[in-house]
Amino acid sequence: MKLYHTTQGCVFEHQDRWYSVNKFSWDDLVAHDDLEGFLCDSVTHLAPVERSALNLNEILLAPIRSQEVWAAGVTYHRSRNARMEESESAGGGDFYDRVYRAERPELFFKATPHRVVGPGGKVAIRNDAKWSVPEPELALLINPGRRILGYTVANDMSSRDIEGENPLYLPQAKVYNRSCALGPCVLLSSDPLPLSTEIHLDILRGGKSAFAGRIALTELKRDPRTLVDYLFRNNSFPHGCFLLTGTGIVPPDAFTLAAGDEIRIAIDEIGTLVNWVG
Ligand code: DO4
Ligand code: MG
Repeated sequence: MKLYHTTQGCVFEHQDRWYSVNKFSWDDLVAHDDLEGFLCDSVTHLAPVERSALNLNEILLAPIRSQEVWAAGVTYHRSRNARMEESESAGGGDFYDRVYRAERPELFFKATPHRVVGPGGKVAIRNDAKWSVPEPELALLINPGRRILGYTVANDMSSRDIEGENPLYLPQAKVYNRSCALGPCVLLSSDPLPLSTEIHLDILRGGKSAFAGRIALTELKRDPRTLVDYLFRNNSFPHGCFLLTGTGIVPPDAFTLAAGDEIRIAIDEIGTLVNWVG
């Protein structure tokens, strides 16, 4: 089952049929303990909507309203290596190796809803950054009771030169206007995604491929459930939250994003999140 946040309210797709649930806000739905079960049951008294009547490309919003966005870092070997290299001259390299091996994960605050863009929106590169990349990540949607309700696609935009200069600059490298993209929908499921699930990144410049990469969840070192447990330690989320699970795809060092680039991030079963840099 896939849940969409649109300008016309919340819409879900179940067994090839589409339903509108606009009497509930996005926040009402995220508060549910068993959202998938609730929506499944509601199908008996909802009339399906014609797919052709929903112009999804025009009406899709980011699947967020009042949720905070957090992120895990250095959860893939590729991210550990890239970060050790970029911060070597600043003496920061060892920290990334230590956090990759440690029991406690790296978790950081990523975005408030107003910094998040949805499908088709423009993500930003900082004016004071010289080396910017998208980070394609699987994101978890978690309810206030710390249950994983489902999964979406995320882009954790990052300024690698700022983070590499000093790891203490991480919040500036990561948190700025339009630094995060989410969408196109939330795949509602209380089951973990299969480890064979792949994340794909394609960056197009002038319509041509500028970089492409992929990674499977088998390479994710941390169990999503454990990441959630750490995030909720002495922390509450009255409207639930998103947790990005880290990147395993890092473009070569010579690559930096430019205005006009198209970023396509696809995760099997969920869909493709498309954004432009601007
Ligand atoms: O340690 C810095 C951030 C790491 C990160 O965002 C990632 O690994 O995805
Ligand atoms: Mg990241």
